[in-house]
Amino acid sequence: MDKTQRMQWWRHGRFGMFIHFGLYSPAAGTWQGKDWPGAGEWLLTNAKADPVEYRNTLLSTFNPVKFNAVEWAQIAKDAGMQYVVITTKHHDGFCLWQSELTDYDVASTPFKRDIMKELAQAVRAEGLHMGWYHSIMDWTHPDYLPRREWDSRPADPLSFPRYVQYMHAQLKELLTKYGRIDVLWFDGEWESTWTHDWGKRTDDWVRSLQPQIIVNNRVDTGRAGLAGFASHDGARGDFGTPEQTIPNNGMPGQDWETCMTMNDTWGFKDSDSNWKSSRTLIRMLCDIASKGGNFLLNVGPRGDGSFPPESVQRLKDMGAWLRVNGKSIYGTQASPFPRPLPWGRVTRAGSTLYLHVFDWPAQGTIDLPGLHNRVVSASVIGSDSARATVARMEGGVRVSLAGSAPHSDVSVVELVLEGEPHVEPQHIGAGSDGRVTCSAADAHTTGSIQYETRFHNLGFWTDPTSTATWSIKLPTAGRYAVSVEYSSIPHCAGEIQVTVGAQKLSAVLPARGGWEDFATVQVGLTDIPAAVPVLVEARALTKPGEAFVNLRSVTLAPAK
Ligand code: FHN
Repeated sequence: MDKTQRMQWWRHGRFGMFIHFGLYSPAAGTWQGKDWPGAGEWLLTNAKADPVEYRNTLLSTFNPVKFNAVEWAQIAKDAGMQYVVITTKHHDGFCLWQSELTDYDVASTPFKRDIMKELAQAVRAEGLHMGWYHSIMDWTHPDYLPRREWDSRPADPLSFPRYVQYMHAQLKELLTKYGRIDVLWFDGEWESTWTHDWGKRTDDWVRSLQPQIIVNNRVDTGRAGLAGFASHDGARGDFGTPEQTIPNNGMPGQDWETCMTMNDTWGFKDSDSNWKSSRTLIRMLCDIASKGGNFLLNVGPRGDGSFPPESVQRLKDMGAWLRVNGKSIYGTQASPFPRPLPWGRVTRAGSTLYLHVFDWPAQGTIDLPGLHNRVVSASVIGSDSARATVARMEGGVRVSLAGSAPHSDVSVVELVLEGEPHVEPQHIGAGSDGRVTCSAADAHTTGSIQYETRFHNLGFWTDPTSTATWSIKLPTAGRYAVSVEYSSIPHCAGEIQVTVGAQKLSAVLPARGGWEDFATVQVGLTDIPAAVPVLVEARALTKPGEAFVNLRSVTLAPAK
């Protein structure tokens, strides 16, 4: 089945539930009486537990008597989620299904029931799609390498192929015993033993078992860290997997899905009460959809099999919002505007734009810079009283909003345009002092680069192919001095390359005292023509995976 057909439901669905559930759930972050820092599902490693002791201790007590697959599936459905992805096996190696390949599985616990079987049936009964998360990394299996450094068990250096054989056999169980599975969400692919070749063979294997299946890019070695996008040609996987982060501009032409926790941990932890608000989660959903991505939002069930009430409430709030505004999310495409707008986000469906207004404007107007189309109609979704009227303004469209916001977190205005959206790119001009400031917030970024609000800078320059670009246009030609404002950490210097039009400039940026310690360095002189757009591009010449710079701005000042 070709990718377009396979991905159709996924691209339309936009919103799914991630579930991290396993032996770590009843442990809730504690081991031998101590609450260990770090994510709940990483307990074995956080506590540097002996894998065999971990297994024997927790296996004998796992009994989630409140587990109710129908209830889990209904909560996902009511939240407006279109698919569910659950951990069949996380890094600790425990199998949440009845596996013929090991006794380190749910059949060996007091609970015994096949959680995967019950959940798959319930999810499909609600009309949702079912996905399996499966960890390549396995801290317990005797053939997995590398061992944890505190794991004293002997290791056969030739065992890894045997481990892959075991993993493939388990994937066959998971893809032949439980009916149609729509997503295989691999993880734990970052250790040295997992290679592009193993990734290709595993990708081919799972697709041979269920040809319609969608597989993420963590089956292979192409994920560029938490940024989640392919970092080498030929990398397998149907979609990129940014984790705990939302790409600055999405990734045009690539399918991608941000996975995110509601607090800070994937697996349940008693001590983690850092819950994101429902408003934050609804706005994240709008932000992600406006960039053409999917949102896989995590629930970490408690050890008894119930969802934390904090998760349930947030999902109820998201479902209530989606019941009114869902058409602005499901089946939409990315915003036609090159960058997020100050008042909110935009999604698109053909000739219709959905304006996700985060803060209903006090002055009653929001601007759509560069929009050339005539607006055929404007309305406020979910309100009989609020009104939206439009008027042309210099270089765009101004929307006037009257009446109160229909939703305190995000209100949606629907604009029907004449024809396909046509947005004129915006160019940065010179200020009254003649200087042109290309700021982090105005950058169009690719790859690993992320905008960081703390210091209003661009961070995560961990991939030398990632770029930040700006388009500038000046009324008069002239010579300009180009400088960068950046921060760095001690002993961490590096070279930055700034291209202005066709001219490449570069400079070594000396190490600084910390990410909050900003300085300005001149990188060279350049001549700018008048009245034509000129592209400014910044690139950090870093080694993949290393970061030596946070960039706050590129400035062009008239040369004296
Ligand atoms: O190590 C895992 C982590 O426990 C969690 O499962 C996340 C979810 O995407 N993935 C890995 C970290 O990247």
